[in-house]
Amino acid sequence: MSEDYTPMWESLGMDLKAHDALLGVLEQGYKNIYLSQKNRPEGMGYFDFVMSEVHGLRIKELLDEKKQNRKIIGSYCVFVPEEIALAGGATLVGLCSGADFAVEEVEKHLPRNTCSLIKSSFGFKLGRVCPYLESADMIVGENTCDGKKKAYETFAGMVDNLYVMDLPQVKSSQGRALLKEEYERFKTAVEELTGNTITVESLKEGIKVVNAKRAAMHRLATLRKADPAPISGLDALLANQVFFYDNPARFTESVNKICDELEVRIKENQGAFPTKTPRILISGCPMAVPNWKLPWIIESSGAVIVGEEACVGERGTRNLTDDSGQSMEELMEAITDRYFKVDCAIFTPNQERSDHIIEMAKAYGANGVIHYGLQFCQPYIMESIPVENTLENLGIPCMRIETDYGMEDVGQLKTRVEAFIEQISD
Ligand code: BJ8
Repeated sequence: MSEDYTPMWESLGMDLKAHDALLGVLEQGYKNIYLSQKNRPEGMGYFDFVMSEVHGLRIKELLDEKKQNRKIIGSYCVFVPEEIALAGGATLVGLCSGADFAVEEVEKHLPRNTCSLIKSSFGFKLGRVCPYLESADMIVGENTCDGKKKAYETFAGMVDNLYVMDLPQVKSSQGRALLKEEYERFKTAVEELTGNTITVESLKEGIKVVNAKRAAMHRLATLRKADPAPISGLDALLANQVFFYDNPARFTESVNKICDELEVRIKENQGAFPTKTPRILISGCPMAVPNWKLPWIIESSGAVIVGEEACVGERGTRNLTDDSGQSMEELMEAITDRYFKVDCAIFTPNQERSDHIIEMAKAYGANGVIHYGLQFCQPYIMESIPVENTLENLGIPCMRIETDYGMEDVGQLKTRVEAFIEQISD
């Protein structure tokens, strides 16, 4: 890190010792998994820098924004519209956590059979190790899966600024009406938090900024269709993860820069891995920083990941918002339309998700799909069986993996992944 941020972390009420331990693990993990990769695009240097400053410079920037009276909103789900936060003059940051922390303490509040993602968000709060969480003026929870929905009831007792957004579970006209109503309610909450009125102009601008960031990710995704793949799945995942933390305009510029570089690589037939390396599509639960376990296993076993059907990935960035509306009503309708297409497994039925996995597998030339389910995540694990059946019926090999954030199963997972890669290489 470029400077000593201890006083800043102290001012946020963080547990410095525990935080040091967490940063130590993060740094080491990053070095082993990321910096050891070969043939990385030069543009990844920006993301290496972002990661080295993830609890430093970026937090300082957020605190500087707060000094200028800008509010910070933390979110756990891609259903929380960043467009509305930006339009209200607030900054939205992702809070999803990808590492176990303070597990014993967490299990005093949550049943042991809760998914790692929810446990991790509690651990980061109870351990006081997440500067994003501690900087947030508003924390948005959402009624998605049962685990999150019930966990927020307890979480409300741990933070004093939790706002809970209701979400539909069915893609019906009533479901859409509920989503629209909730986005209107969120818009009012943002206005109350910031003291700013959201106007047609500010909302259009918010949409423009977020669309540009998503368009850059689409560009990156499209380039990954090439063989040899110009960028590793690990690096592309990192870009998808940083999407949730970084300053949006700077992020967009950095991703576009990498894309320029990848276009040259493709022309020169250069790749992160050799031509004909078996190609894998990952599908399932989101992978938040520093959850790199499965991608690392896959790419250190002789395959390359060419796409992520996940919220930290294409499910989250897939669609743009129509910004042609001229009134607040039209723009709010367009935002509702955009988010109503997100095919999270909390929806029933959810045929769109299987369709999208098939579409992605074909578009990215995947030789197989690995379905990633976090242990105890009912929605995705339940859906993984019909997904596997559908894919296998179409001749697309699929392997279902259930795991958590622990490292105990690495050996066993590696054996299974290697066997799968061998199967799809035939
Ligand atoms: S839109 S995927 S970000 S809810 S892994 S907590 S589902 S038990 S994260 Fe998600 Fe929004 Fe959906 Fe996306 Fe529950 Fe499963 Fe845990 Fe999960």
